[in-house]
Amino acid sequence: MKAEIFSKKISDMGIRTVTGVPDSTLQQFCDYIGREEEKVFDNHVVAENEGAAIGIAIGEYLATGCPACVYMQNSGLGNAVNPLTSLAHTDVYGIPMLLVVGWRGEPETKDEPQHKYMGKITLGLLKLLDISYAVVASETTEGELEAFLQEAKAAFSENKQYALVIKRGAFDKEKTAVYRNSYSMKRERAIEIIVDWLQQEDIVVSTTGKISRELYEQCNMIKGSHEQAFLTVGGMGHTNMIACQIACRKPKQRVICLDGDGALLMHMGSLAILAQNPVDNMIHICLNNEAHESVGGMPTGAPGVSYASIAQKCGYCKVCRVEDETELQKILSELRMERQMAFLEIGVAVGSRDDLGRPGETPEENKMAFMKCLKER
Ligand SMILES: Cc1ncc(C[n+]2csc(CCOP(=O)(O)OP(=O)(O)O)c2C)c(N)n1
Repeated sequence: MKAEIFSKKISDMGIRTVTGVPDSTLQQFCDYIGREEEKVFDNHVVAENEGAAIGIAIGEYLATGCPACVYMQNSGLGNAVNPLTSLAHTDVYGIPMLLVVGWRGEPETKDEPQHKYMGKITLGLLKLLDISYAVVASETTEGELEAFLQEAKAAFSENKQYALVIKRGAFDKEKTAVYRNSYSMKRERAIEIIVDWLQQEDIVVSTTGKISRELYEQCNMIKGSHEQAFLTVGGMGHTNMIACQIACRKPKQRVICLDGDGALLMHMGSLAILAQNPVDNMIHICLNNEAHESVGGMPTGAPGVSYASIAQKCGYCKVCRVEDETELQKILSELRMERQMAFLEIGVAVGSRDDLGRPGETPEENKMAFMKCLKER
């Protein structure tokens, strides 16, 4: 199905606002609405997390009487469950909306371990949430989509939500959009410099997506192993809290947290908690490409935000920001001497290598190797 047709059919239902967090399964749809949002919808907001997107949909309905469309990867259902059950469900306010959910980890398909369980329970979870749904695949016809949207309308008339669960490959492959920002240093180069600078006893905890994949490869290439790295393969936005607690329990080790701007934005409250409960052996690094690069490069909803300024205002002891290799190398050697919690924002370009690998071990194996490495220190 063409993303254009899909979007227009949704807009033809009277939906004027679309909001969500991008996903690679939905890339053609996200690219299309990013490009044509004014033509098809009145309002498009890339939300910081999926729960926030449900909030926008609730506000839209209260203000206009029209349901909104909320798009997300199925992992985002986790963030959406609270406002769906405690506000939008008919036991509370009964707020109709259309969910467009990218189905990662669909049973019997090959996908990453972090998607396996959520993939298995996605349809059951929707049932449990009392949300009727239809599955959209590459073979779904326009007529079938129209029939699904009729079902959605029927659900809306009862003040209920309705979900379209989108299988991988459901949207026709079109030329994907090319996203850019004003930075030139590649994210992978910044990670290479950081890994090169790491000492043997340092710990590094990295965020969801390609940052972890690049870290894994660079550690293997430069250090010969990745045992000092914990890859937060799922749980987007929670890496800094994991890093902080490891730093708290391992006060003699320096812990480097590699965050992404999308992930940091997703649960930005962490910045305040971290700053107000500082651990002096942690360096919190935000690789800011102003985008959700790992799922297609779409800009975040707040590309102009200065995370360094926010960290400073929250109370981080030392805050710095760099955009090029020389500055990065200089600041890293300064930070080696620091004994207070630091925040470093690095402006990096959007993009990654096509042949970027994935961890060869299971998450369980990596957990065991990481814990063994921590224990020995
Ligand atoms: C709760 C949740 N929502 C959405 C996703 C899909 N997802 C994986 S990585 C990613 C983008 C991460 O962006 P950022 O932290 O800026 O890192 P970048 O990929 O740009 O380096 C998204 C949206 C997810 N894994 N979990």
